[in-house]
Amino acid sequence: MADFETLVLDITDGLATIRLNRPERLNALSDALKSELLAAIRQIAKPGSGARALLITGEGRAFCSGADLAEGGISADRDMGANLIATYHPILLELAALEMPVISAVNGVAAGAGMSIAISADIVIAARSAYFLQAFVNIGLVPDAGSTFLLPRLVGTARARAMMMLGERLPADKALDWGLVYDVVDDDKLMETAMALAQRLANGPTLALSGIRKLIADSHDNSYSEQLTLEAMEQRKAGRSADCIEGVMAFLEKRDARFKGA
Ligand code: LHQ
Repeated sequence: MADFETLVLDITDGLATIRLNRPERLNALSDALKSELLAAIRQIAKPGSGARALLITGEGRAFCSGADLAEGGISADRDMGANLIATYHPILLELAALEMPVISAVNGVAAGAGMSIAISADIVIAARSAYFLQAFVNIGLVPDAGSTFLLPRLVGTARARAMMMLGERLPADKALDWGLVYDVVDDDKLMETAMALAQRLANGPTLALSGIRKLIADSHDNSYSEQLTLEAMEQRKAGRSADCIEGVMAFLEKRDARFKGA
């Protein structure tokens, strides 16, 4: 496995774990971290990587504070749009294209593009002390890294707009109320809870889980009838999988299924 300096990647028992590892900068996305994050995602996506689920979290007291504001200097000449396209979009798109479930364990602040990464996961679990921050407006920027796509779909336009325009902290408990996260747990239980859930998904029927991911993502743009067709296509694939045969056999034999991810 490649060695990384700004994150830690582990793949064990089908579960890939990425820990963003610049705790002194609250895991701000430096150029090095962005390029290592992309490399890690590519490693996980490779056939034969052994990964069947991905858990993302942060080292230290933050999940991720977004773009590294100390890097690259400040000047009106900087083309932040080009920076987004070149370095952020591949990460977000390749993360979204992973054919396995993605879980984020939000251990502390998730701000700016860090919030985008957190909420792009299929299941978001947050520590009670964590919070979400659409930090962009506080520094005179518009939300990016997928925020304007993801957030209104998750919490509705009114709440998304207010979060984006006010740049206020959204505490984990309120994020749970709003449906932005799946669960909030005590800080000292976060990793145990998130790892157990992620491991359960890593042991699951990967083709079906990946199909669910695709179906939900595509449902935003599809008509009802297009979505019914897509369900039939995905079901054709899932229905022919060894995991489906195993799942039905296990049901009939009244035992737990042993899914292999194929
Ligand atoms: C940081 C950062 C940080 C560097 C904390 N950078 N050092 C992409 C690219 C292209 C175009 C533009 O858009 C984007 C996407 C984006 O993500 S834009 C949004 C960027 N992020 C922010 O604006 C958030 C900035 N950070 C904060 O507002 C605060 O640090 C939060 C609210 C996250 C946490 O506050 P505190 O808990 O009070 O911690 P702190 O502010 O004391 O931070 C601790 C250290 O981490 C501190 O360094 P120091 O040397 O004083 O200990 C901070 O400077 C550093 N740090 N975020 N994004």
